[in-house]
Amino acid sequence: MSEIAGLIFDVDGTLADTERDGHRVAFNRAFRDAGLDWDWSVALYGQLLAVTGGKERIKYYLKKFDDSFTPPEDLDGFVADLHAAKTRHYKTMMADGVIPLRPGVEPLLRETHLAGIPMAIATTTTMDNVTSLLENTMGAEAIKWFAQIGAGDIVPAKKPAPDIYLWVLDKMGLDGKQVVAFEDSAHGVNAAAGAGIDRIIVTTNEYTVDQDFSQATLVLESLEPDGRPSISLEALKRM
Ligand code: XBP
Ligand code: MG
Repeated sequence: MSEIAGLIFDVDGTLADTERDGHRVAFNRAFRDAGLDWDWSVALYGQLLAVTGGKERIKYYLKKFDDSFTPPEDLDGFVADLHAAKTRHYKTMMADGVIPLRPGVEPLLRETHLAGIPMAIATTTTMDNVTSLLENTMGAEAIKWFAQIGAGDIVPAKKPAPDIYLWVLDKMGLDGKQVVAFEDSAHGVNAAAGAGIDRIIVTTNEYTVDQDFSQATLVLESLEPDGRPSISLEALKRM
């Protein structure tokens, strides 16, 4: 096993439980603003998570769940506008402190930063959303703790494609065998594994708990169940 030379974190579902009470609610607010009567319930949103990326998810919804809607000729423009409105709502919610980091996340990030081990982010969501989550939970400085942030449309193919992990690894100058990835979903695990990462830690959430994590090294309910860390940085280094 190579020595750990970096940690790569997914954001949605991993750093924070952003899907049900963050992204979903922001989507619904954007729909309402646009005069659409779409309402993504908690259960429907679970099905929509089959597709990563907000713009891609809206198109998937139209294709699979709402064939009564006649989309405008410029579908991409329509979806991009809706998605931009959704991002504005999401950022407002983050500024209001609606979503905290998951238990154990901040202590691990802080300890890794202090230990001088490079950290990076590999996410499907936008850079705007990553920044607002980190700033509003850990303060403006925290974004600088990450050597690289791979986010949103920076790669054309989103998770479960490995592209975002390959992009981040390339920028870090590291090989998949030198890092540990943190994920919450099967799509994320498949993306990391596809990029050659063989040490993958999953923290599940209500949407992902029953997914197939056979490619993961460790599957945890949380980094800090019962208020105590389930894995230390020292243990990570020995993984
Ligand atoms: C997260 C996502 C994102 C968010 C919405 O996947 O799928 O699409 O739901 O973000 P992962 P945007 O955690 O695997 O990166 O609307 O900003 O695209
Ligand atoms: Mg995720």
